[in-house]
Amino acid sequence: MENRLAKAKDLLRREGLDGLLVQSPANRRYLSGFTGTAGSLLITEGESIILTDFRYTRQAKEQCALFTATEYKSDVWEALSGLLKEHSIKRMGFEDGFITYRQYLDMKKRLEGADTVPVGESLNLLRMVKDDSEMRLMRKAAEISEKALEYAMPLIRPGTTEREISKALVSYMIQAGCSGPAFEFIVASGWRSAMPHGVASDKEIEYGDFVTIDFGGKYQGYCSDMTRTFVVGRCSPKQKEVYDTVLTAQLTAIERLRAGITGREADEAARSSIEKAGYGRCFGHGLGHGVGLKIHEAPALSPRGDIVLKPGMAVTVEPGVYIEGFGGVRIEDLVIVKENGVENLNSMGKELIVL
Ligand SMILES: [Mn+2]
Repeated sequence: MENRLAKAKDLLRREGLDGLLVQSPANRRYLSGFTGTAGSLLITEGESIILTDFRYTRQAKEQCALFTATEYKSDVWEALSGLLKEHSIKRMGFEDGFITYRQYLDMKKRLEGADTVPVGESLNLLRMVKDDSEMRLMRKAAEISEKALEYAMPLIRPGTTEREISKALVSYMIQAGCSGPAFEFIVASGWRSAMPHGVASDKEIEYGDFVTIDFGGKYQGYCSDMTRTFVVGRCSPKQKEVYDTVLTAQLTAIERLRAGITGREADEAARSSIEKAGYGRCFGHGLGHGVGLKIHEAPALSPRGDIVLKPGMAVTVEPGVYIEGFGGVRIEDLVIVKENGVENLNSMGKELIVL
C-alpha cells in the first residue's frame, strides 16, 4: 500500500496538484484497501484521509491503515470543502471519467475557491502494473475459473440451456471462494456463437454446435477472464478450420507478447495470422485488455493500443473469428507480461475438444 500511495503522490507532483480526490471503487480500493461501496479519499503530499458515512466508519478504520478515517454527517461536499480549506488545497485533481455530470456541477458549486482539475486516465494507469499480492490473487481467481469450467463441462451437451451452464459456473466459483462473477457470462452456442458478446440465453445446446464460454470470477476484488470454445457431438471440417485459425493466432500472439512491445504490436501478431488464413474480416474486436480490480482496464491490446507493455501488466489474449449464420470461435487466456515473455495464468488445454 505504501508503494501505491507513493505512485499517487508522484502523480500529484507531476500534475502540479495539492490534492487528489478519489471516489471510484477500483482506485479507492487500490490506494487505500477500502472495500466499501461509498467513500472518498483525499490525498495530499503530507496526509491521506478517507471520508465515509456512518455505515463505514469502523470498516474504514480497520482496512485503511495509512489513512485517517473521518466520518461525515450527510453531505460529502461540505466535509470536503472544510478539508480543502484546512489543508489549503488550491488545485484538486478529480476523476472526470467517474463522476456524473450532476456530481460535477455539485462539486464546482460546493468547492468554490479551489481549482478542480480532471486527471483523465492518469490515475487508472497507476493500476496497470500489478504487485506481488495482486498477482497472487489473480492466479487464484484464474485457477478457480478453470476448475469451474472442468466442473461444468459435463453439462455441455444437447438439451442443456446456456443459462444452466452459466449458473453452474457461478455457483462453483462462489463455493470455491469467489465473491461472484466478474461480469455477465457469455455462453453462446450454435448460431449465437457468431455474436462475440452473446450472453447466456435460454437456448438449448444442439448437436453440432460450437459453444463459446467466456467467464471469470472475482477473488478478493481481482477478476479472472477466460474463454474456451467446444464443439458438441460432431465437428465439421469447416469448424475445425475456423478453430485452428483462432488457436494459431492465439498461440502466435502469446509467443510475441513480452515487455517492450506495444498493445498494437501484440494485436497485429494475431490479426495478421487470421488475415493470412483468409478470415481477417471476421475478427472485429481487439486482441485483449488489461484485467485487475476491473474486468476491463488498461492497457488495451488493439490496433489503437499505444501503451508499451511492462513486466507485471495483466492482459487477456483473446482472438476470435465470427461468421454470421455459421458460428464463431474465441479462445482466451489471462497472462502476466514478463521481461521475455508471459506467465500464463491459464493452464487448461486449448486443442479442440468435441464433447
Ligand atoms: Mn476478456
